[in-house]
Amino acid sequence: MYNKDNVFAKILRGEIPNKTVYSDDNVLAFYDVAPRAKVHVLVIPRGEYTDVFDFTQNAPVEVQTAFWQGVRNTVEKLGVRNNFRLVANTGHGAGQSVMHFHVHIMSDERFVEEF
Ligand code: DGP
Repeated sequence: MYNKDNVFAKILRGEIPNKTVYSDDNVLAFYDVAPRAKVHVLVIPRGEYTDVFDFTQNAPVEVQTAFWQGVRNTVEKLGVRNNFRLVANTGHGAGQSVMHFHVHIMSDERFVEEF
């Protein structure tokens, strides 16, 4: 069950500041407050979904498509197209601390290779 008091909901409402990397009608991407890589950015949908399965089961397909396009736009803006990890911690056992679906983009080098 989604709780509107979670910290990412507050960020989306503008109640907590963030360092935005990318933003559009469907997603917000911002730097993680406690980075664990040289580049550590979170991407969240603007809709209310608790985790990856809530999102993939309940978000309209066009919302899901727009989310992944937002992830791609963020990766390209960061310049890490060929060197990043994408992580979705799911459940408290895996360390999911914010129950608003999010993916972590983590990269230790900025390296873009044309191919
Ligand atoms: P997870 O453990 O997967 O739920 O990741 C949640 C991440 O959110 C964690 O790496 C720290 C980050 N975080 C928590 N509160 C804030 C905040 O207020 N601002 C920002 N930018 N990041 C936050």
